[in-house]
Amino acid sequence: MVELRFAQLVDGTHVLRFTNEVWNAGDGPIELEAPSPKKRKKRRRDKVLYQNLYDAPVDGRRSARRRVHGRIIFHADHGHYHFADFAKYELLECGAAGDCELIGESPKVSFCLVDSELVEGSHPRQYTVCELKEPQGITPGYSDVYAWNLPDQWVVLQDGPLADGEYALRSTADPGNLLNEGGGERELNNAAVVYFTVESGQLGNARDTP
Ligand SMILES: [Ca+2]
Ligand SMILES: [Ca+2]
Ligand SMILES: [Zn+2]
Repeated sequence: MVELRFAQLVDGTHVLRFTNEVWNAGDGPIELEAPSPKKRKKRRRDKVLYQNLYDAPVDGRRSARRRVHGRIIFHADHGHYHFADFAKYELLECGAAGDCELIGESPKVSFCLVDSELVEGSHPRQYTVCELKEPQGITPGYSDVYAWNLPDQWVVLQDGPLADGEYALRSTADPGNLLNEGGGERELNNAAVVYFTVESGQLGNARDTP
């Protein structure tokens, strides 16, 4: 999570923009599929969503399919389909003692799951499209990157520009634990924090420690 910058939306709202990256550091792909509804007319437009589990990182056999109580939505500004509720961003103000207090947060953030960047290993890229026809996902070793300049990649600064001080930005993937990551510790290691300073209204160096 990097590339912090202040910006103002066209309606004048002050926001903090940043790039967010979600890395699959596990053993299996995370995959979501929204099979096309049958031909008959559906009254509801909500898509039934499944998570597919495989027995290998690449080209494995599907070992399970579970219903996900989340949604696939069309993101008009991005022009493709997103898994809703994939991330959450929180802005905290930190005191001298290193104690931080929540001062702002994003609504739940939707994402298209794709293999954006290879972080580790050498698996082939499996997920590249954000359409309904094919599953979305992240292959082990890949990260899904949402750049700072995309719509909704921000936290709104409710009270306008941030006062000088110490702050922290926390990003959490799968905040509602809708996705099965293998249980235990794997479900709990989804948050990353970046600390930064504001001095004379300017953003200081972003860093991993307070
Ligand atoms: Ca989870
Ligand atoms: Ca995890
Ligand atoms: Zn998108």
